Amino acid sequence: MPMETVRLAREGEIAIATIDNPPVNALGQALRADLARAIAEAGADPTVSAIVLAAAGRAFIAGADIGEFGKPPLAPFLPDVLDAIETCRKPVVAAIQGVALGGGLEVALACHGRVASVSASFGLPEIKLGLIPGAGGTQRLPRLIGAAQAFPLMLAGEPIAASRALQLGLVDEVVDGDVVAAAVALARDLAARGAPERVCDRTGRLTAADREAFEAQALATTKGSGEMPNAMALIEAVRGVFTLPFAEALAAERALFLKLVADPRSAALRHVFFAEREIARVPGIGADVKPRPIARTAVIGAGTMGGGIAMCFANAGIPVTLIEQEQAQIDNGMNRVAAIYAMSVTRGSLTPEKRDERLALITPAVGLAAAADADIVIEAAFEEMGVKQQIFGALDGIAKSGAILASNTSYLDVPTIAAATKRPQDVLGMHFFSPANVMKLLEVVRPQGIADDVVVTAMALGRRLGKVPVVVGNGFGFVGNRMLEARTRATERLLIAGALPHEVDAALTGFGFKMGPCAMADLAGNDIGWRSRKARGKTAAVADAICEAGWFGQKTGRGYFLYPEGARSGQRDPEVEALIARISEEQGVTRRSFTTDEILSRLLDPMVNEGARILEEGIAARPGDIDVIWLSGYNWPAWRGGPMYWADTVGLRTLVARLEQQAAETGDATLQPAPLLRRLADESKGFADLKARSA
Ligand code: HSC
Repeated sequence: MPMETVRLAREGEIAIATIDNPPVNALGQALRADLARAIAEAGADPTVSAIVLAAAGRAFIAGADIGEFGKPPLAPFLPDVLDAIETCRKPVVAAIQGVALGGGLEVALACHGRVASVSASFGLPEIKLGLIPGAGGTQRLPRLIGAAQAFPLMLAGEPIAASRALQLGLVDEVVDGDVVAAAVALARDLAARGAPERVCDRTGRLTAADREAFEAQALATTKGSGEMPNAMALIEAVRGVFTLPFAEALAAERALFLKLVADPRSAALRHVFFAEREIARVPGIGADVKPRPIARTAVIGAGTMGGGIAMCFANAGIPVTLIEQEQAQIDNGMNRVAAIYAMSVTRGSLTPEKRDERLALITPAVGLAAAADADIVIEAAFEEMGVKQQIFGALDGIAKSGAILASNTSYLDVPTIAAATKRPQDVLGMHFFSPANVMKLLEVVRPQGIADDVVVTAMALGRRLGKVPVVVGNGFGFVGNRMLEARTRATERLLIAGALPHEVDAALTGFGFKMGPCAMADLAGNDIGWRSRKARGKTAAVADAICEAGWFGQKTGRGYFLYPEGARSGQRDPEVEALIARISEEQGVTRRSFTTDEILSRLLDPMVNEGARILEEGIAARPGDIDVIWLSGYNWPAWRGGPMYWADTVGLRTLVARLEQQAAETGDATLQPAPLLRRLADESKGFADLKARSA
């Protein structure tokens, strides 16, 4: 049978098996089978003295095929293929270019020698998928580099460069030139030396000192472990290096891996992995649409947002002109930016040289004329339509032809802003989140009629800035803030019905958020929502009363909670609790207590309902896009997969029933299940079944 994913060639007496399974040589069933066949064939060929395992494309091997997890396992299994490599009587040498990750690194570890190109990188990132290495990584890596070096690598899951891998003894050689030629030379050398040395037989690094150091790391990890069970499994697996014979330790590792693969938390993280990649595919825009070049940029408004956006450009090495109306304003803005960089230098996360480089990339300017040579202008002025229209009208006469004009609006209608120009096809929204230099999420607002290459440019630029850019449609609050508003309204309802701020927050932090809605409002400043409500003629009895008392949150020392002497975490405030009770009474509500589950349901179900409307209206293309938005912008716990994924795990029928009950209890029609939610529930489907729609 011809092999589809592995090519066998010869260089004299050396067989070269080249893996070719685009895009990243993931170890799916076909590749595992072809690899096993190639090793068996070359191993049995009397004219072959050694084998080089190479790979075509940008990766050596990116690991197991993540898409296969959760489905019935298909033979041959990776640990068995690796056993065949390790026990091959002829030396097998890995020629590693690009990434060797997860199962990919485990393949290399099963070989008898490893040669890497200078640009190669190595990692066991399974931990990020809620897993541990499952094909011998927890056993072979410690044997090669010591458990005390291997364990932190597996615990962090971050890749290391070839130079570091060489230092650790993970690879035998790093070459600048032809990695396959170097691997062939090493293979010849090993063949000449006789029976190959196997990593599984090495014990030299597993000293008493190594064990002691590993156990100290394990203890520290146990103390600081969060909600993921895989750190504990990793400790158990690695400990097997010292306590079990190799074969038994491998079996134990495999059993732990299989248990973790079946854990819903890993399934959620795998969903996130694919959703994060899917956002790059913008429905309706082909891969042939190329971004416009971006060399010079301008940001209008040097307030907190504008300054933060300018820092994003500077941090990415892109020159930016930061523009204000008056000298005093730009001086203030630049001072704020300099102060943030100074803080990073003090903390040790930035060198003074890097700070100077970054500051030099930000040119302060007064007046919009300074935006004339920018390829993209991002407006981050006051959130008021009149202000934005006036700026865009003026910019239209200043910005060069082909320049992209973006508004960092959080709520406003982008086409209305664009209408102030004669180039609406070049105007879009780029919604950064505060603090812009820290937060990963970027909503790229795509109004109808916008040029495709403008959207593609904004997405590419977002990635260059290190953001997670997600395309959203135009509509009040776009995706993230619109769903947040549903949760904010739910918080208000809960407080009036009988829950207290600390109970609401505890339910959400127990769910996995870092902060509850009350603490979050206190951090952001309660006056922000208050101002926005007033502008829209909306009210929220509790939130408004808190603001009327001047309790704007952390910055005033009190909000929903008390923050004595600048404390970062709040304490219960009897005055606020009394104020809430008074409002309940005024509204004729008999307060009652809520269980944690009830609070969660009342906070999260309305968000999912709003998410369903957002999907129906086409404001988000896919449920996964909404999930990524909530994960990267609003701290939704990754191991819960995002709100739409979570909804599927609850079951849409259950959600419909709960929302109907909430709507009946409160008389709030917005809580009636969205038609899409109802339809999916009626068809016994989940949001995941909608995926094909955007394909
Ligand atoms: C693992 O390996 C477990 C092992 O211990 C073995 C266990 C065996 C146990 C057996 C027990 C019986 N799978 O990111 P990109 C796709 S766990 C499937 O946009 P980049 C990706 O979806 C795995 N697909 O490119 C995308 O597809 P699309 C450990 C994978 O250049 C395309 O490739 N490994 C895939 O920015 C391009 O990806 C990891 O966690 C995979 N493993 O980055 C590594 N990897 O075009 C995960 C990628 O259709 N991967 N794809 O959207 C990465 O970190 C990055 O993708 C790369 C490339 C750095 C590889």
